[in-house]
Amino acid sequence: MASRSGGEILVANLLAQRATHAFGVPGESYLAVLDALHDVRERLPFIVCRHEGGAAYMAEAYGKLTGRPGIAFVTRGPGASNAAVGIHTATQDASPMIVFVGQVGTDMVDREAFQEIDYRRMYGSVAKWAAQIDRAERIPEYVAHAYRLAMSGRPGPVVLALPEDMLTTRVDVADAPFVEAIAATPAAADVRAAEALLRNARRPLVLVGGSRWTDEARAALRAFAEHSNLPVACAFRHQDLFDHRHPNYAGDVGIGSNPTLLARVRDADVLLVIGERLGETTTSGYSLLDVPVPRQALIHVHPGADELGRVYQPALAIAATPGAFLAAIDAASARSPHTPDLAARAHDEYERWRAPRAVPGAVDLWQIVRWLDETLPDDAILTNGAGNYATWVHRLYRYGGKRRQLAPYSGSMGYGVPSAVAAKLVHPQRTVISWNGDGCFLMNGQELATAAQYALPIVFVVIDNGMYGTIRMHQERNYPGRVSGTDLINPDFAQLARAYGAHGETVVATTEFAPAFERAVASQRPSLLHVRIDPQALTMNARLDDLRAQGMARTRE
Ligand SMILES: Cc1ncc(C[n+]2csc(CCOP(=O)(O)OP(=O)(O)O)c2C)c(N)n1
Ligand SMILES: [Mg+2]
Repeated sequence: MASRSGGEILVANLLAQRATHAFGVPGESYLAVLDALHDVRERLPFIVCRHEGGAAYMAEAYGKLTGRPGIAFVTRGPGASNAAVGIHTATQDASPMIVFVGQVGTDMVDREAFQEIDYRRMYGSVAKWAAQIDRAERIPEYVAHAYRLAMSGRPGPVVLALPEDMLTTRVDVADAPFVEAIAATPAAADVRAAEALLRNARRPLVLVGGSRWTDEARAALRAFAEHSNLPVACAFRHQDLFDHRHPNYAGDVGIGSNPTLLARVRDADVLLVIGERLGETTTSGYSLLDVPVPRQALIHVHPGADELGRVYQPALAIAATPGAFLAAIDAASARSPHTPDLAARAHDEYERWRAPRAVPGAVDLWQIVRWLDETLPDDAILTNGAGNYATWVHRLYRYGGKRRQLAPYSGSMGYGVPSAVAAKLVHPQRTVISWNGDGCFLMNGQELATAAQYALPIVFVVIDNGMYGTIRMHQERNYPGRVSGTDLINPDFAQLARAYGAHGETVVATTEFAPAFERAVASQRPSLLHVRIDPQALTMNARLDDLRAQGMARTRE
């Protein structure tokens, strides 16, 4: 075998793992990798980004969408620091990702050479694994291990540092084989026990979330719901696991959720939780279930054994992937003792929660999102970041079936733009809509340039209320009338989009949205709709002035 450089070996091993895209910002620290990528640019394109935060978010979104690690390349200290937001998101969202970071040569390591950081310490507590490849002949071993680790158990990000001299060293070594996630299957006795608990339940509820879901697992969930007649709720920002149009769909359990559904979780006698780790957002700040022993008989199914019993001691702890568990329990269940009424009531409550209400101002997001829901294709991908503007799609848009949701469980702003870029690259034929707040958009809006560079016809929507509205909402509740650090003076977003070479339009009335959206799609270019809403429409339930009045009343008490 002819000897190869570390850079060439690394790229060959990414191809052996069937990587299809690498996202990054270049640095002189890993020129040897960029050079090796030149030879395979058709098979493994390097998507050049404008900020490592954008690149890392793209890799995270790729992992969320495909179940295989998204790959990001960033340079030493500054690049690694900029990438942090995507690494943290991959951890909280349990998304498989591998971030390769340039590192100073082994000849000058530990002198605090130019941009040097020890990434093992920097990312030791955030990433699932942070390591450094010191010898080129060990690249295949590290890459294969990183892939398996990123995907297995509870998935997460791996950070691998690449000393510059290691990447140029030439050695003879064979590539590692293609690896898959470790399967985790339930014990037959546990499945029977779960089945018995559900059979004897009076108020059962299924709650799904987390990662490691496949199309087959989603189909198995649907079949199980139909055979068992159980209502199914989706956890915060994992709404695409179950079709919202299905008569068993009960709604989402997260922030701004239907109070009747939260009561349903609280009052359940048996709660079957599949894949979701039961984090703060899904449990209304750890209030829906008692810590450490819930009143509900909790059947907790999670692919990562470490997550079972972490906060809640379950009646049954089952370390299994969602698909393996669902296949097993569906096969084990005989006829359901439950009638469809239970699920039908839950679905009815969900439908009522979506029913339109009056909204202040000329732009009615209720109507706009319901129109999008009716109009978008069945396989559309909708992305968003964090902010009150996201509650509109969470509550009104019907995810599931083939529709996908890319949204940060970590509650991190700036996700909507880069995740949409990754989605359109992975699925060029599918409609991709990026839903952003004015604050959120400008956190990674520079990746509009990436969408333009790769001619990706994504529709970016910016919901502009002239503020960091979510924080303003908390201010009005807790410190009414004392606006501090939340007002925004914004650019003309439509003009900004046009400067990037995108199609840009401004929407100031409800009726303008649909034709503007259709022109945006027809442009076949990246496009941006700047939707200016009334600042009074601060939440879906209350006007800004009402929140302030309530805050005043509460703080007077
Ligand atoms: C990276 C990051 N920084 C800060 C926050 C805190 N935060 C949560 S929502 C929010 C405001 C979002 O503003 P915008 O996108 O305009 O949405 P709006 O709430 O106004 O609808 C802020 C600052 C966060 N979640 N993530
Ligand atoms: Mg805003």
